[in-house]
Amino acid sequence: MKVYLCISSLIICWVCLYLNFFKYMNIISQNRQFEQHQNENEKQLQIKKAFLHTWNNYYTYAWGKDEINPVTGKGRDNWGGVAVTLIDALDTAIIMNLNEQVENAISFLAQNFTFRKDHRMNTFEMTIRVLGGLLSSYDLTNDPRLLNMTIHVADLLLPVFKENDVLPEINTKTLTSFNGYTTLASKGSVQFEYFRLYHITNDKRFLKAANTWKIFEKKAIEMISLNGGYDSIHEYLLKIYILQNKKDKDLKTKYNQMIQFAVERVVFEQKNGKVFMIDKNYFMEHLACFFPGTMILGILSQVSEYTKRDLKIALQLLSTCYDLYVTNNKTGLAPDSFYVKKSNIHITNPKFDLRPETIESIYYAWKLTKNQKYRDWAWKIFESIELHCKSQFGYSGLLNVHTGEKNQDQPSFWMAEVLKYLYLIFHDDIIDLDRFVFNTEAHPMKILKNK
Ligand code: DMJ
Repeated sequence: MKVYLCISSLIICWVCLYLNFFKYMNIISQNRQFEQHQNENEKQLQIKKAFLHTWNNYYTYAWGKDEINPVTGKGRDNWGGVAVTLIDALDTAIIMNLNEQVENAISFLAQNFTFRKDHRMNTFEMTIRVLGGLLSSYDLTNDPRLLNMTIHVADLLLPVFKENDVLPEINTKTLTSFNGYTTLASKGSVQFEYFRLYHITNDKRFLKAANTWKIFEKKAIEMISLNGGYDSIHEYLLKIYILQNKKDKDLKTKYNQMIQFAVERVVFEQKNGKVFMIDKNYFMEHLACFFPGTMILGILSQVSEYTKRDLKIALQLLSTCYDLYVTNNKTGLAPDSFYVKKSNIHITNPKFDLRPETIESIYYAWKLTKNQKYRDWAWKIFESIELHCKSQFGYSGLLNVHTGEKNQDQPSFWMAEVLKYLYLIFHDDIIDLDRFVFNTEAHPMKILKNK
């Protein structure tokens, strides 16, 4: 009798779990906050297949870990053990309509996961990847479990926001924040998520954190470089303006000032007509290739005051970024950094880290121009990645774009950014740029509505 009771209660539990799973899956598809898309074409399916190859291996071998080694299949907690790969990738899975994977991931996180880790977390990375990933997934689904987690992480990070500063690290268990050297981009690119969270919750503590943006606004206009360390602070001058539904008119002027400075100080035309984005040492990183996309978003959202000039420069810069992929190396993938001398580029770092910036800019160029060339460029880059980076347990970066030798890293922005932008390039209307704006880690968030 006892055994019988035990077996029947197990069956009942299992059925309940099963029904709950489907209940949530239905909720996810019914509450979808973005356009439904039908029949995917061959290219979209191939991009999705790359996503599933990555996701499924991570699920099987490293579920809940920060990253998976794409060559050995071993999981590692190199970001403090917050499942950064999973959270960063979640909204891409949502956009791809992978409802089963999405429900699995959300219930796993909601039931088993804690962000209160005894580890010094990087404020910037935790914000753009983890807080941004959860918040965007909430904005796309309206799933309350995601909002709970988002608020929890946002709360944990609050001690880094000081009256006149943003501190670069925090121990999310002891809630002690730490000072130390960090970049301008790191301090000035952590407010976007707090603005959005304030719109949702009306919690003044989040607004206070978001308002630390004011300390950095002036620096966001000045133009020293578009490379890492400076990049996203410039991007956010525009995106914070858009996110707030263009309430702060001053930001429009400031954005145009920033573009003007970029054109005068950083954009540099070679004798052969090629245009680069270099710092005072003629040095440029792949990271700078986000900038053509930002300029084009400035046009798309009617913030740019010199559309003709901005479009011309943006497309020239994008063409330089694309050329880095297709010229001078056998893999068709771009090196991470170089300097320019007498119209030639001299590579200083030949690695390819599966970075998203060029694909991101191609996404905006496609959106604005609908010129097939940009889809062709995106596809060519995707094919090169398939050919040279696909590994047994995911996708690896390259140690050298000339030799094609792989490294053992698969950064979380591979699923969060590269595959998302690629998918959206081939799927026109899923994310409406009048309703959403992407954070610097490619997480779309809802633009504040008019009252
Ligand atoms: C991403 O984490 C973000 O795009 C960030 O803004 C800068 N760089 C990496 C990808 O290269």
